[in-house]
Amino acid sequence: MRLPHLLSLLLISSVIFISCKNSSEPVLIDAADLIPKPVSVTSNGESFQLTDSTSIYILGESQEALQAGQYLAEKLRPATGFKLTVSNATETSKPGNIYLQISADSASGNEGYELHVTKDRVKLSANKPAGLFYGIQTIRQLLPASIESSSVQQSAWKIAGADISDHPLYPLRGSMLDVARHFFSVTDVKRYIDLLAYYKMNLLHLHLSDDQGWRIEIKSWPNLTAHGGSTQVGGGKAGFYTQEEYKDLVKYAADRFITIVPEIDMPGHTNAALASYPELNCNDTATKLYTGTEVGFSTLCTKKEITYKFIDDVFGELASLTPGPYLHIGGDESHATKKEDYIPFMSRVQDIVKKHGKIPIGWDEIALTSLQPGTIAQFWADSANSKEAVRQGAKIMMSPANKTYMDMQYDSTTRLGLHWAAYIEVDSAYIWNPAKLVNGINYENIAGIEAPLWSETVTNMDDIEYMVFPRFPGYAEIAWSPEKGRSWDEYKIRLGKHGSRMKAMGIDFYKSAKVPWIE
Ligand code: NGO
Repeated sequence: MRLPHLLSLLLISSVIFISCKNSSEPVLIDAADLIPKPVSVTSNGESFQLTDSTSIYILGESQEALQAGQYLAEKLRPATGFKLTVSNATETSKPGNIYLQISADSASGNEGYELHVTKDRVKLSANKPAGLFYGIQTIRQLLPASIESSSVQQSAWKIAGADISDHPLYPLRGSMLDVARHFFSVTDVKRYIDLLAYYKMNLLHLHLSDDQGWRIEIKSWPNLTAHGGSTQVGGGKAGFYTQEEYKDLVKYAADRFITIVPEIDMPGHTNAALASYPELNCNDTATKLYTGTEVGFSTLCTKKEITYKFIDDVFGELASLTPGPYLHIGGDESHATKKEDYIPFMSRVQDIVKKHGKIPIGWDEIALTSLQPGTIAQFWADSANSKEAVRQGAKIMMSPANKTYMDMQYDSTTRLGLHWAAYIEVDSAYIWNPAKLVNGINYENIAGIEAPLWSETVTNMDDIEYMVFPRFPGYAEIAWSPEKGRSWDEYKIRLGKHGSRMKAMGIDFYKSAKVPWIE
């Protein structure tokens, strides 16, 4: 072929390509592309179009369904610019609308939902309000990625027609945020909560105290925050949450069906408290504030009665601020506490938590002590400890460091993070099964899955997002979706398509070369 011919052919084909790309015909989001993947999806080939005359109707008299409807409208209004009024209705005959309903359906349990999308209507029903909330997250993901934009976008706003039936695999699904090594503002934590909610997570564990800082106001021990909350890793001014701010966070999370689990780590990881009150030290001398990143050097004085008064006061105040059932008692890396002191100490701490009507959760070392019925052990490093917890009848929260620690670097070039447990690339974070990881810890022994973000190297929201995404959608899928048929090769395609969605949400994520990103 002569060169001019070849050039004109190339020119014509690129024009065709560009015009296809610019075509106003929207690409429908395949319901099979959702993350986490639903239990069952049957496409029907139709599509529903959201327009300026679409309304959200609540079937039945449910205040909670009305709230869910308002939440959905708030999520869809900014990008569409549509009014999306929310009101009650008695039947679904009017086409072009979205219907939400709470209806007794034990098959979907406490968190499941049924979603039916046809060209005439979207109908979402659930047994419980949480199910409606998760169904709404699915609706968001079925719309074009630009639905997550905070300003009006031009799009046909079509939803692919499908019948979706969905419920989670594990009851507890969440993340831990370390606000002690570096402090994060209420605004940042609220954004974190919104991101958890988007992936159908229901638990936020806040690591509220450590050697470097105490982050929750305790009215009976005010110096904990006045002095102990004043700094962070690397020095400089940090901060703490007042009780009003904490309550506001608890409410913000609860409105999104997320339970906050507050952690006060002990007897180690306590330098901020030891620096604030001399009487908590065996030698009655306050330590200096600490801004480094070593672990395992501090301990509460387990032999003094004042220590237990302190713990009782702290957990008493925390229990009254926390409607959720759990208080986390830490218990990890207490290398400065003798084993013979650690065992009775952790046992007494469990009693204190129980006295305040809460369920204790502790890092896997707590299995060294005798576990109270109901206590949950959090597997992070030691499988022998975790097996011992199972032997005692405890359930396990699965947070294996070499799979779920989001402070681990992706590879040796990651600008933030640690790598003591592993480098965790996006594929490695996804390729594991909580119920098959440790011999003897089976599905029925597992309370849930939690991905922790420790913050020694993480200083702001941008850093948080970079370490959390894109690993987090994978943890959400492991926690929510059926294990059968799971494969990285299939998932990475979905994750690649999901990139534009994270971008529209303003998430600064790590563009792993393992994923075929579609911009
Ligand atoms: C460990 C340690 C934390 C560190 C983290 C860093 C646990 C349970 N205790 O995990 O204090 O911040 O590793 O990856």
